[in-house]
Amino acid sequence: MKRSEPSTDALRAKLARALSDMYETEMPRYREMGDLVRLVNKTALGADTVTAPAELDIVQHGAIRVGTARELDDMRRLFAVMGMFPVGYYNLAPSGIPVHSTAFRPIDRDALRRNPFRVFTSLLRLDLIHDAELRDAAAAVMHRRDILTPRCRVLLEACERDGGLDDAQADDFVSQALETFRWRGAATTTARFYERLRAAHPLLADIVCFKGPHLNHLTLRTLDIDAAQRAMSQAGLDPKPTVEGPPGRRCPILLRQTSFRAQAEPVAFEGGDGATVLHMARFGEIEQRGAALTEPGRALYDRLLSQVHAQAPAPSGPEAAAVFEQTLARVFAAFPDDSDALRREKLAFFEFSAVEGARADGRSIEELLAAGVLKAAPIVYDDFLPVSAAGIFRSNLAGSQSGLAAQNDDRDGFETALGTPIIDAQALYQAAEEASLERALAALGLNEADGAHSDLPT
Ligand code: OOG
Ligand code: NI
Repeated sequence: MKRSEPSTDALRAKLARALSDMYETEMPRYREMGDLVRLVNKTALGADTVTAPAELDIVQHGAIRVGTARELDDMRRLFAVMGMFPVGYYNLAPSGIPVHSTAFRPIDRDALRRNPFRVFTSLLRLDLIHDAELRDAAAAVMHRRDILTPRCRVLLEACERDGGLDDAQADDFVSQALETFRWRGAATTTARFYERLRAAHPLLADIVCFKGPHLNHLTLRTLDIDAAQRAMSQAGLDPKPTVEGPPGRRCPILLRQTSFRAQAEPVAFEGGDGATVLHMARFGEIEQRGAALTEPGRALYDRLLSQVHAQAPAPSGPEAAAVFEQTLARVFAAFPDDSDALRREKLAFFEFSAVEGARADGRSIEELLAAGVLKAAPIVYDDFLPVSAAGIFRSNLAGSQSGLAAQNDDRDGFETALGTPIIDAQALYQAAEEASLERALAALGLNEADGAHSDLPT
């Protein structure tokens, strides 16, 4: 142990704050969105609340896109310093986006509670691009760059060797990491090459033509995403037409998110040409999270969502948005919206706790819940949704897009690039539920030998 060693949680909080400050400076619109969301949250909390809880102001997630296996491995090492590990595999190819992704995030419940900051990280799939010559040229450009500063590499090695960073190293590390995620209005290629990539797929240009994986958005938490969406519209912030994810419900599930559309930003090119090119990739996002769903719950969600998409086209303007939202609400009426039903039908994960001092006295779990001595609260979903992610990607990419060479996933290829297996999100929720129930039952004086597990809710 070093003399003064910040925890991985403290380091993560430090980077999240630094990124948020940097992004606010880089993008005044993001700051403006933050001001709106804080107002909406204040209203949602009730008029008599003077200040929103500090945790509402914590940036929830960010997103980056990398181009090569080596770059993904670099990101794995960098995020590990802050207690963030790759959870979940998302294949975006079926939605016409040539990437696959994971989210680097804390995995234990306490760490999530202290600071949930996650980074949605996408790896380019050059194999999905038709033009072989363009593929090789793109690979060659990325091969020449290093997305970490030399000092960052030294600190990563020190951290891996010594099992942590001391206070001074931690400050240094955060400022070096900022260099990786900073926006630079200068491309490392000619405008002509940029245009060729953009014509093949706009994401390709964003991933290949810059020095590194600039942050493409940060996401704030809102307590009322529908109100926030309206407020963004009224303020002229140009939000995407609909909120991604499930409709608003009494018992929120999974994740609802929306974003203001990417800003058109000038870029300088090698050789000084392309003065008129405007790059569109960076935006701001808000989210509202609900319960994590079990496998059957998720299957029901996916089934209902595809019904919605079959019945209502993806909206491009306000009229179609209204039709889409009505369809969403109508179809999702089939998803139980009652906490007890979600638990009894094993659709969502719950965290159990016992009322202090209470005893089981031979009662079953259902009886204990009914008597209120055992409590069940939904476990919040900490991950992402591929269809929603595709919707966010799509609304923030300018330009025409041709079809991809394939839609298949390539989890093995992703894990090989990553250098470690991806952690299964469902297993984390399941384990959290089981551990909480075991603790609660033990506190009530029950253990497995008493047969209390015969009516286990999962
Ligand atoms: C990532 C878009 C997906 C989310 O919250 O689902 C995403 C990107 O645009 O790189 O951030
Ligand atoms: Ni996002």
